[in-house]
Amino acid sequence: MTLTIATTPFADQKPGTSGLRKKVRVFQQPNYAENFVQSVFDVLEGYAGQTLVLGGDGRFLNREVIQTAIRMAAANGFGRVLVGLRGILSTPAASNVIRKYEAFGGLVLSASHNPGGPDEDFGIKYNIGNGGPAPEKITDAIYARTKVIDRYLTVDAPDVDLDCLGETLVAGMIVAVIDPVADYAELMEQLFDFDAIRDLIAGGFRLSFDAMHAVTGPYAQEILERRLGASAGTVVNGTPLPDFGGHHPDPNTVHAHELFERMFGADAPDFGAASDGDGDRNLILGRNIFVTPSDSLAALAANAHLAPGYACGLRGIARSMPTSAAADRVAQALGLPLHETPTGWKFFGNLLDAGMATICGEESAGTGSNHVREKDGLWAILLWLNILAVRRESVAAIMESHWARFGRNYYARHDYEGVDAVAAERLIAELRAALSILVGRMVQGLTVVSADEFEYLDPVDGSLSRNQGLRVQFEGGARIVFRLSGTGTSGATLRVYLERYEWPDGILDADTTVALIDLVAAADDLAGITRHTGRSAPSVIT
Ligand code: VG1
Ligand code: CO
Repeated sequence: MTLTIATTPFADQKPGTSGLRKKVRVFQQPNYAENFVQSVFDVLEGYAGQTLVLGGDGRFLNREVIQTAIRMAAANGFGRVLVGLRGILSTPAASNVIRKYEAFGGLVLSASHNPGGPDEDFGIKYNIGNGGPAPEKITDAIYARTKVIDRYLTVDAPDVDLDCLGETLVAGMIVAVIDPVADYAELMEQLFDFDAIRDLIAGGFRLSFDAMHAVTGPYAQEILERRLGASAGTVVNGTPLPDFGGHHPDPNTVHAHELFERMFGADAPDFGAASDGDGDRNLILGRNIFVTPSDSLAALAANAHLAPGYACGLRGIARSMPTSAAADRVAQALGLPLHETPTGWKFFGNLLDAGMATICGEESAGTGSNHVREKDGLWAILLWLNILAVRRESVAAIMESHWARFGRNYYARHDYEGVDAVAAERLIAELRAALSILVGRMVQGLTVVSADEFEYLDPVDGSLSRNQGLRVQFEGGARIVFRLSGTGTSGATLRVYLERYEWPDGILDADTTVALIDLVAAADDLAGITRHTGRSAPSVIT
């Protein structure tokens, strides 16, 4: 029954920050997806007869790759595949299914916040048995395997009907099509006080959630509208589309501008939120206020005990290095350990497994906890709602009292997208070489107190990750970080992260752009951004 198909390696199957991401056209080359999936299976051991979870964000090519992966899983000896109805599983829901049903691992098909459609992006990520993205040891081995692979295994079997719940057999392997929402919604009910949130909403609290035609539509309709009683129409753009309606499903100021306009307009609702393509990111807005993801992490950590799932407090907080130090102030005040990891959710997995952290976050709109091993957009939104339901204050009032207690980290990320890759590498190489002579220098009136390249020694497994971003720290707590994106699919993206700290007795209500103006100029002085890239301004500011 098993077919062995001869194949040749592709040169470009290196998983980035979040798995393998390429243009759809690249994935459509004969054997491309097959080679990657087989390379994943080839580096794993001990999965005979075990369960594999499969699902994606519904983007173009999702169904085809799911059918391919089902046949290959059968040929490679998996005992069972759990696949979401219509091929849908949000990234956090997939993580939950892996954990709940003790699967061996899972394949999550998504390019997250990148656009979808025949000319846009697709992606495949392997998650391990804890529900989280495979650690670097495994992704490195997968990449090495893609370079030498010469055959893959499949079976000759018809497509599975993904549109009906139930079980079928594919070459002796069970394929169960499962409800993608039910297990996830049940988990959320365990963590949060749904009665309190229902009361809040019944009392006239208004909210708006933009699913951006991506995977969270069905999840948000079930949880916000059906279970929590929010009015019909609370969820906008709720139908997942293969091309996300032609938009970038990226919940930021640029791509979620309609939500911003609603939240800053006349008669704005009390709370606004959005999520990304695969449902792991979150955008949080109150009436006339945008909460930066770094601030949101800090506020959630400071208030998490108000939700039943975190009533006993936190074991620790973890944030990625470029994320602002707002969470550090909370950790310090609460006497909790604070862990600083490289960019990418895979680095949080060990800390969560070891019970060293309960809440984790990234500046890129990713927040999550030990309930799964991925960041989780709706989870963050529900935790905010739970806090609002208990405190009965506005989002703005909660943030103002937060800053008055902990101080404020003004923060912005400047992205230079589609930059020439060689020029971007040269910028980083030059700055890297100059780091050692920066200490003590004055740049735009700011004194450099340290400059280094971030590397991370995992405290749990002892693995070392190098080259994780260049950081320049100034007197008074200001900081600039430079790194290249690992998720882009064309050219290079330079990310510049700017941060300035203001003490609790300082100026807490300044405009972020004004607060960071010196740092923007300092970043160009330090790295020669315009000189290297030819750009005088970033493509996106978040
Ligand atoms: C970006 C973000 C990073 C995030 C990653 C995946 O990576 O900066 O924080 O973990 O995307 O997010 P990069 O290398 O482009 O900066 V997503 O929502 O996959 O899942
Ligand atoms: Co995502």
